[in-house]
Amino acid sequence: MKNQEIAEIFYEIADILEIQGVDWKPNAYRKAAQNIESLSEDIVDVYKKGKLEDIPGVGENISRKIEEIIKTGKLKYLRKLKKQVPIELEKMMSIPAIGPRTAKLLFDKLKVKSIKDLKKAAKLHKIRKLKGMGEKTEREILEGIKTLEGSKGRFLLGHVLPATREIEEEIGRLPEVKQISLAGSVRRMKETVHDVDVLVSTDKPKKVIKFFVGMDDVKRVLAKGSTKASVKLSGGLQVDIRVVENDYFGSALQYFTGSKEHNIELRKIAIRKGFKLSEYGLFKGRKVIAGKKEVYVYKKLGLPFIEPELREDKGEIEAAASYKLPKLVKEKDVKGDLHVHTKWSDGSDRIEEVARAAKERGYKYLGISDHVSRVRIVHPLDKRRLLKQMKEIEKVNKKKLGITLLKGAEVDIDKNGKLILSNDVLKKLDFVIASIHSGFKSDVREITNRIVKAMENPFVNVIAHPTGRLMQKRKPYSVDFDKVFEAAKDNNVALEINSFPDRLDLNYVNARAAKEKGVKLIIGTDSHSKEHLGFMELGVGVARRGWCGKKDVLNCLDYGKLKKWLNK
Ligand code: DGT
Ligand code: CA
Ligand code: ZN
Repeated sequence: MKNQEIAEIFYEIADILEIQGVDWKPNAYRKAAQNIESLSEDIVDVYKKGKLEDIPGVGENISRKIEEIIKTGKLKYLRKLKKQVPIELEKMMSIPAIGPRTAKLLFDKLKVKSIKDLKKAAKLHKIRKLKGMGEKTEREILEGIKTLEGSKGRFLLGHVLPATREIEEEIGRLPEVKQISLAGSVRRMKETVHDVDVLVSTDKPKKVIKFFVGMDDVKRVLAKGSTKASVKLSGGLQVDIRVVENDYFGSALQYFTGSKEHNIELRKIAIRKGFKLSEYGLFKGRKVIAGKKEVYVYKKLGLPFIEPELREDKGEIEAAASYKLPKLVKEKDVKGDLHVHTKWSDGSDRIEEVARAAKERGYKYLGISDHVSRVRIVHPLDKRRLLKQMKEIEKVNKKKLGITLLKGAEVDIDKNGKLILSNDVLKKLDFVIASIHSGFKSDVREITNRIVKAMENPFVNVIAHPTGRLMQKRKPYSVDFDKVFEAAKDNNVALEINSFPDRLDLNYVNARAAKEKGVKLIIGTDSHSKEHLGFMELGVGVARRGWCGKKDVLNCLDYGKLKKWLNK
């Protein structure tokens, strides 16, 4: 998928132009990048159809640049800009305290070009002396570098899944391939992945390997043997393939799905039963007793099938042995999405467009929840515009699109735990999402109090992204979950599993704890364009890893029951 790659090039251009102090152009490039990134179609296909300029924000100039990237894999303009501003921009700006302007200041005054330079400057306390900076910024920069180093070499699941699925499909189309599956952390829906594992069964391993290393997106071949190979894609992601005989595809899939910890426990059970378990099969002496299918391996070990998302050695084997595994929620159980932004605040599509896309996904209802906020984002709603938006929602509902829209809002919680919209407006809405978008640095007690107080507002139904983390960027704020869970139950408020790729918040550990305490959950996508509705599978992945069933997830309810719950 070239979309992401091209979008990133334009983001980079935008940042460099901003550093150079160029007007409006940075925003134009950014808008184009955003739209390319959320395109549901492969941009190469759009190009072939001659329809690049149909993409919002893409005019003649940018379309010519896209063509150059598709044809040559490079962009001269970017290379020129990089020579003018020789800074490791992308990396530096992944640190929250650093935007384009700070990067420029650091470069101009301290010759900081890279993370390495940055670390040195911060450690020598040179940064705090710059105008507009201080000890606090310096500390934040050092913290940011630490987070960055900690996430080295790991990719966000949501960012790798599209390319990964494409590879699976492409290889799966080869007539020589008998079975194919993703394995490893991707199959377990782990929130970040180090590398992608693909397993194939075939009688023609050489052919499959040859095809694999020759795929379009492959930038470098790291290793190539007769039954396995590793490549690096243009975005830097490593993909490993293993080719096995069809007779032991099941045991190989079990083995390569992991986790390692789960496999170790499983092998112990095998040994206790006098068997031997490996990727080649489950053996009794020299006789294979299971291998073709994964489920047979578990069965012969006396266990029901264990879903990949549970295989983390977190009690799943014991639960399986006593037939107490939960029935996990599935994406198709989800009947609607309640966390969706539109053009009314910082989203990029109109209400009706998103509604149609949601209907297309098979949803019965869709909750519109644009920002009511005093910080951060581009044109948040205020009371007047929110009331206007509610009228438009009613209008779209009258069109009978086959999906019901709910009127909602995502309202900021202020530093005292109050919502920044008054109750007489809140009560007009079908539902209210409350979230913290400022004051992340408060201590546990303050944050917890803010959340609890917000939940005590009678009109609040959901707390969004409860820990505020942005993976690989911003640490979660500390929340006292015992208190939050109690308040959630007392006040009939749900906690969100936010599905946005860098959030996944609640994470799976907290989601499981919530479920065990009997707290209701909502899986929301936080969509800012209709394509983002597809992030639902990531949130469902978190819920599944958190042992949740459809009973735990409110947006698996049908419309009538959900509406009743929202009315408290
Ligand atoms: P990752 O790549 O770090 O995101 O996580 P995984 O789980 O995909 O790990 P990876 O790619 O190193 O290995 C894929 C699977 O292969 C792993 O989940 C279990 C299996 N595996 C790899 N090495 C070992 C091992 O030393 N012992 C056992 N039992 N299984 C292993
Ligand atoms: Ca892996
Ligand atoms: Zn949102």
